[in-house]
Amino acid sequence: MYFGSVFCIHMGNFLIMKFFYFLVFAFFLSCTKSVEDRCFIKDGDKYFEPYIEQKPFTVNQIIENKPDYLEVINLKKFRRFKQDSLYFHDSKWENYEEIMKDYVIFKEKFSGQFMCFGRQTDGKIQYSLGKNNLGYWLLKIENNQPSAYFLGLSFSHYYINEIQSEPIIKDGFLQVEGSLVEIIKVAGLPGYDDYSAIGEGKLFKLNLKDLIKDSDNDGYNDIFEESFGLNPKSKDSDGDKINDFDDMNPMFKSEKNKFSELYQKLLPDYAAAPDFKKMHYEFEVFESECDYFHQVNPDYRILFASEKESEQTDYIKVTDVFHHGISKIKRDEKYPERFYISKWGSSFVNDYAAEYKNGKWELEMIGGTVS
Ligand SMILES: [Ca+2]
Ligand SMILES: [Ca+2]
Ligand SMILES: [Ca+2]
Repeated sequence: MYFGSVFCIHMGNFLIMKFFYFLVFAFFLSCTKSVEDRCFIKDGDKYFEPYIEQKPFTVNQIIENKPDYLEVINLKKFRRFKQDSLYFHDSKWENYEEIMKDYVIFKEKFSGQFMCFGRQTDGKIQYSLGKNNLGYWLLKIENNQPSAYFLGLSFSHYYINEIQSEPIIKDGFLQVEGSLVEIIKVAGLPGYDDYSAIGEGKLFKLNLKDLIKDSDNDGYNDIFEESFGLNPKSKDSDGDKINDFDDMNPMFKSEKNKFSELYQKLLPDYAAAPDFKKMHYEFEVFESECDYFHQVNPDYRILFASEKESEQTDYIKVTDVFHHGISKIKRDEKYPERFYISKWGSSFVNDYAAEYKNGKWELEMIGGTVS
């Protein structure tokens, strides 16, 4: 980097060096981005960064980057990926109701937040695997109490079989059969990804101790908190006196102001509004640096990730968890209370003109695209 070379070439004297450190520090401060930079679009900026397609990992890359707590074992006999992934699409579909009967208790206890499979009863404890928009979970019901533990295995790389031939909990380990996969983008159908197995017949083995570890005892396992950037050592990551488990916006303090209200107004709506307070594992994840966006006070749980890949968690870097987005704000050059902002979902982009009148936002849709 630039500073590095300046130091190496010209520094011989400690005092000068100190002075230079001061200069660099001052320069750095003046470079630090302001709320203005983080939330408002300057001329020539794009509303959304263009999507850059990443090259899928090879089997070796997945293994090299796998979490330390995971062991991957090759199986001699295994269920084929194709057979398993088509399970609910072939003739078995007729037995769907029958199969789902065993999962009624999980659906009830977890308020329908997971797609469940691989059920197992171990004495008085009931286990199931669960999948939601964030990834794979181990679900447990003990003494009528539900708990869920995030596996931290991205579905960009890991596929867990719907049908497990062996008990999933054995000798203090979670052991599940599956494959290493890569995502195939379906041309012309954004958001409709398909998977292809690049390494079949794997046993994914995780020590239950590592998996259920919840250092701050706030209800979310450490793996979940680390995967999404919450603080695994604090019950209250953002210090707003609401524990992570009950906080609808656990990463940032909510604050009511003009622009946080604009972002709040643009949050995606849900057609059905279940009791989101009870849905501790259902999150919408947004990519944004904007302080005002961070300050929203949502009806359902949300998480934020940095727009800069270098500042994202390893999990977010490889997993597509962004299903909605809201852009930065563009000011109108002539009217100071008029702004422009866009939001996107899996199949649309809507552009709005927003006007702040008598303490309220009025939004008008001025364009957009549907795909
Ligand atoms: Ca925790
Ligand atoms: Ca925490
Ligand atoms: Ca909090």
